Amino acid sequence: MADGATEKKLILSGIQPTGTFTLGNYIGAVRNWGPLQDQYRCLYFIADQHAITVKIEPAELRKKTLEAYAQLLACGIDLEKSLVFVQSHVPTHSQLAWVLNCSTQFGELSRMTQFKDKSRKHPDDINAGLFDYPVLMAADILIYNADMVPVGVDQMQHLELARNIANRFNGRYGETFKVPEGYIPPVGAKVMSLQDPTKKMSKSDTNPNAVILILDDKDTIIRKFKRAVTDSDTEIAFREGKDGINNLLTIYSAVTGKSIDDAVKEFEGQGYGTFKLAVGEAVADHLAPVRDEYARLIQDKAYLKECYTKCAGEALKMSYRTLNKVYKKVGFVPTELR
Ligand code: ATP
Ligand code: LTN
Repeated sequence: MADGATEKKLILSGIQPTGTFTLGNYIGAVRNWGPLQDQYRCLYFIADQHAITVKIEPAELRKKTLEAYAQLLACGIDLEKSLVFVQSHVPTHSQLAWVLNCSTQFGELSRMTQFKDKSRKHPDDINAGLFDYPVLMAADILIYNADMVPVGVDQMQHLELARNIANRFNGRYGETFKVPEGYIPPVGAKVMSLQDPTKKMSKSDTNPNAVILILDDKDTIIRKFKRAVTDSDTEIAFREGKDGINNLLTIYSAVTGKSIDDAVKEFEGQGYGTFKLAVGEAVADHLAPVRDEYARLIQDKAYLKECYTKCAGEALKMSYRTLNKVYKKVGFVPTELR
């Protein structure tokens, strides 16, 4: 880590290894993480403990965790500047989560929309971990006293809860945690499904045509965009009621850096078919270097292991400072074991 890094503000974010990252994960979250590295001290991790709140085969979780790790690096995260680790390698997160559970109300967890959505999706497995998920997320953030948390819009409710827990704990035990801020990207904070543009694009969507994966090849990307659901109108404009076109314009703007207004002008008078093809090509070209870098990294398991081991060691050291402070504040008898 660079000299003077200790004075830099701290950024932290996580992503679940529930599948190959989608264009939504990429535009709404991960691609913004790289550029933050020069200005901030950054910690990024694979949230494997969050991933087991829904059923996942052990072998699949192991594979996807490694793949997610390589994808983060392929998306421009530089280990010279940031720590990238696996959540379960740093046990202090879940140790803090237990303490924070006791400063969290049942009522506030019941109001979390992600809990309600996932309970509806998996009615046969509404487990306590799914309910408690936001408290572990609060612990992930508060254990490092993160200043800022870059996430997509869908995670803002969880972040707000983390802020409430921090304030409540500070009020009860005295100043302990920094109260974190969110960081939402200006464009693409919520990329929608290509098949139902009223729903967010999600890794765990069962319809492959709804989702662009960052490792999809060019032909696949173009085919999926060609099939994207739009409307029965013919005008390429950004306005209410045109969810499909709005989403395509947002994506186009996010990958080309052009404003939505400029994009609308560029396609004025053209048909939806031409527009969809142009969006597909722009996305495929934008993602090509990520795909190439991933293909290189995933071959080198020994390198990946060396990276996640070293980073987890550093993260553990940092996190113990907060955990020890918290244990002392709540009245646990000190031990030499930590
Ligand atoms: P799952 O389908 O397993 O719930 P997910 O695709 O929603 O996964 P997460 O791992 O929960 O992805 O999210 C990782 C990051 O990507 C978070 O910061 C989240 O806000 C962001 N994100 C997820 N989906 C989108 C989306 N469609 N648009 C913008 N950002 C998104
Ligand atoms: N809940 C997040 C992943 C996540 C996270 C975090 C993000 C787990 N812990 C801490 C930011 C900070 C998600 O599903 N996207």
